[in-house]
Amino acid sequence: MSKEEIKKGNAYGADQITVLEGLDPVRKRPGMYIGSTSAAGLHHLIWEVVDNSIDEAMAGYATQIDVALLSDGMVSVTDNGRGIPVEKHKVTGVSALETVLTKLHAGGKFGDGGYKVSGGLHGVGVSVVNALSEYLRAEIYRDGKIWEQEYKIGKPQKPIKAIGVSKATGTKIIFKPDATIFTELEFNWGKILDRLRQQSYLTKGITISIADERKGHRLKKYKFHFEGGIKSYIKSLHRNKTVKNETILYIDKDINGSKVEVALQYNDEYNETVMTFANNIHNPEGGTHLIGFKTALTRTLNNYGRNKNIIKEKQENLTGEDVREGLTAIISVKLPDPQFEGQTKGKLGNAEMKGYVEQIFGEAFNTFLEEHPKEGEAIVGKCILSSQARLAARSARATILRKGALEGMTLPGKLADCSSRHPEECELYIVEGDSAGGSAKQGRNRKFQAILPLRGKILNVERARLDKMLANNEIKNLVIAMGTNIDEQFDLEKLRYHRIIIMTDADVDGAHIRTLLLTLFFRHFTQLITSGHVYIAQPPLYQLKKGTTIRYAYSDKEKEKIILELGGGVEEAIEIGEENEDGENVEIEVPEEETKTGKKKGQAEDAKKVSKINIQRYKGLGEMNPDQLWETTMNPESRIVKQVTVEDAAKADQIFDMLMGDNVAPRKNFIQTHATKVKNLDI
Ligand code: 0RA
Repeated sequence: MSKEEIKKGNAYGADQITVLEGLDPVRKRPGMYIGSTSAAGLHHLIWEVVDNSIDEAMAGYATQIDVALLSDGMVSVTDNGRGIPVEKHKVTGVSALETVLTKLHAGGKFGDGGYKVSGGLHGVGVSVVNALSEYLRAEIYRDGKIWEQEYKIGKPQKPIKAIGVSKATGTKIIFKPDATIFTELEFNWGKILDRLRQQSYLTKGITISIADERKGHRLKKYKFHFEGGIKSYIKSLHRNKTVKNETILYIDKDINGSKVEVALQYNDEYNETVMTFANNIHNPEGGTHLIGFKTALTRTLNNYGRNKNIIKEKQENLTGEDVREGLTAIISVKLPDPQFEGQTKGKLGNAEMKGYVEQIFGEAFNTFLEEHPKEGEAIVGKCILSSQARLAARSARATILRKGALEGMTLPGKLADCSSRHPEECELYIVEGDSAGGSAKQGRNRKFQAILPLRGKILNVERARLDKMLANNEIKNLVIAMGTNIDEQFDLEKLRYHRIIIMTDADVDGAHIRTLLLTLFFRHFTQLITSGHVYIAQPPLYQLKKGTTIRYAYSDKEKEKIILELGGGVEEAIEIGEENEDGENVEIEVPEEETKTGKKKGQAEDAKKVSKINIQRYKGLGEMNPDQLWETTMNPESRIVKQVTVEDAAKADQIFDMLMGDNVAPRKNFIQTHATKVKNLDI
């Protein structure tokens, strides 16, 4: 059947029937449509509804989306777009709204063409949300009226009707997930914030607000608006880093009906953070857009370095690895017909995207380097250093691996040893970074606690390659400090500390270093783990301060609990624009009245007075002073340490992947299987 026939709605074929299938299959096999019926599937409902509104924004009609978790387990999503059409649908004979809400695959891909995020590509249609909701209400502002229709488990309760007049336009969907379908009904505020923040970055200029109005939760209101789009995203990723090029490269260009957007900046560290998106969907496995980007990046920097004689004639070309150290980049493409491939459908397959990104980004980057010669030199200079470090590590490895290389070595100078010589009472803290190492040295009990600071960045140079890790000075120090030697020469009897405690920052870099260490222990010091000698320190995530009271929270849940105990009120945060500082240090206003025990009668003005809970999110161990570090993380009386099992260590790589934030695999899997073949179903 041709698109025209579908548009006219005058042809009835097999395709049409599949296109307008009812919702029974969704309730029979929900997992097929939303990945799972656990927490991930539950949240999928919100993503689905919000994605539809984002489509409307991307099409240029909506500017604002408001999401609220309501007190009765409902969620509401409102946009100020055109409103879902309410007139009668030619094929189904009921309103377009009812068609969208009751027929599979009928949502999204109607209206004008172009690259729409959802419509069977990203999402599964709002009808799936309807099918899996014990209650859903649609409120449409359109044609000067307010229209309303209610549903239960996908079934309309009455025909659509006008319930008032309004000049506004837009769509409001309120739904309550069906408790008989979902095994988990509690929405995770942090997860929703993260997702909507990311969507805001990817949709330049949109305003998304989110409110938590649930019972038993503190009222929270967040607002996201990033004029700079992914450029603002880079800025926020780099807010605690030293950057190499002050000006962020940013390009946003259309090409043959597709769109390529790239933002890039280097920091002075060694990690590579390159995130790719197609139609706002994260592609953890990269794909053609990533290949095009990498090709252009390496070639452009080599050309520029040669032309400007920064890379000397006799020097080798920079490799891909060299040019990606310290790189943070976001590549976001929009295209009409995305194909996703790979094990988890996390990889973009459209071949044309390689050329598009290579061309557009390559040109833009070249112009950028020419126009910002100081930045250009700084970037190429850094890449040359990376290249030299790579060559040096290669020769160091040859030396270290020679038999006996670790023997007869004196204890490393960086080790602050403990005074006790009884291994069973001794602890070795492996600490990320010299500054946290300094705090740990001052805060520790020097009788039984030894501190070995590790320079994380040096570890990162080596990445996860074990052969290289062993050539690494920091690792060598660690092995010598532990005293056990390695592999065939390993001797547990010689272990100098019975507790080896890994203490890293609670961020991605920290997780990376922890992973590298766990991998090292797992491969070369397995016995250390099986005999229970390896631990992970758990520093608190937050400090909460009210007046002179200081409390620490080790999880978000605990944070919420403490705030309630301290009499916390509304949490409000606005993250706006490029100058967005830090959405995480939030001051909460607490009406003084609530917290005072004394009598407050007749003190009306005083009721307005507020005292504040200052919430500090610890981004790194270095933010704690020695006393705090001792009290929260090192004092055996009050600290939390997690003993590492072999399973933990074996899973280290996966844990790292998880921390990089992607558990949407099942969803993507679904999308590939169920993407509708019909691209232009018109209603
Ligand atoms: C198709 C056509 C038109 C609006 C929409 C879809 C629409 C869908 C959603 C879902 C959530 N919010 C939405 N907003 C709009 C309108 C076509 C026209 O007015 O000409």
